[in-house]
Amino acid sequence: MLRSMSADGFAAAPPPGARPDWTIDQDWDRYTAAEHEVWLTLYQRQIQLLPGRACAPFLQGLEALDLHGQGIPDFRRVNQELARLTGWQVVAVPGLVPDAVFFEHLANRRFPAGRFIRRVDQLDYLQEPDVFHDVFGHVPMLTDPVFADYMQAYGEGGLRAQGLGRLTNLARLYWYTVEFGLLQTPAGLRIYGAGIVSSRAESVFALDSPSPNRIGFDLERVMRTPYRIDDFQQVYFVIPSLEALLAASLQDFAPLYARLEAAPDIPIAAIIEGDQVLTRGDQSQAGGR
Ligand code: HBI
Ligand code: FE
Repeated sequence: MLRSMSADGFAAAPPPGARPDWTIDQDWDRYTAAEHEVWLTLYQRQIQLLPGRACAPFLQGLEALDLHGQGIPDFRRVNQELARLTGWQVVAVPGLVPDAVFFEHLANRRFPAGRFIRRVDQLDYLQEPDVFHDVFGHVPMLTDPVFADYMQAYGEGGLRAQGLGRLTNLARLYWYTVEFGLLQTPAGLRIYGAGIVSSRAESVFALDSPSPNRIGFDLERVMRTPYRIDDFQQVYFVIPSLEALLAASLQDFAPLYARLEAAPDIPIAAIIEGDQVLTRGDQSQAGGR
């Protein structure tokens, strides 16, 4: 899972060895066999699980980028295909970066990915985004032109939101779409959120468990809904299409932000008047992971 970051949680200067934009070299040749083995283990687990669970753009992206199990991907190789498909690049960073840096990268079609990979005793749970969460979880969706546009629009919106003091609301949008979003398809619900698709347990829980609420995506509703960072989600928001998500992000947020001034947050597990309820969860999973 991803800790939600606030800009004040960071020193302004990048760590030693990082460039002013917080990027570092991936140094792919320095990964050890043990580190590649961790990637392979995680990859093999997910690839058994995801057909029928991950959305088609994700599975097609995984295929197009040839991320299959050779070990930790070399960003130089991934970027050749990714640039050709949607103009996106993966750039290596030491870990979480300040919001402003993060948004600046997204606004320029650069996805910051952690260079490190989790230890074998952290396979199921990780506080910071490692290369598996970022490259396996996030990057395949960046091969989809509509989602690629959404992610860039999100970055541009983040830079504006910071100026307007609306960062919390925008981080919720990221959390409930990019990290934990579900997509409605004629074959049923499918996963597009990176936090789900890179997690073995949550790839099952998000679709099958009776515990969480599953509610139709609504931009204002999402922006009013806080989130927990270290449990399964208690609510998932479901988009009808990637095009609908992009369209929502391209509207003028000013009137929305004005309404949010007067609108209280909605308790995480609540269902409110106007919600398009797909699943009324029993919240039996509280505190699990
Ligand atoms: N930094 N490397 C990295 N990866 C993220 O996903 C990330 C970040 N910094 C900030 C951040 N995410 C959050 O603030 C987003 O929810 C906006
Ligand atoms: Fe993430």
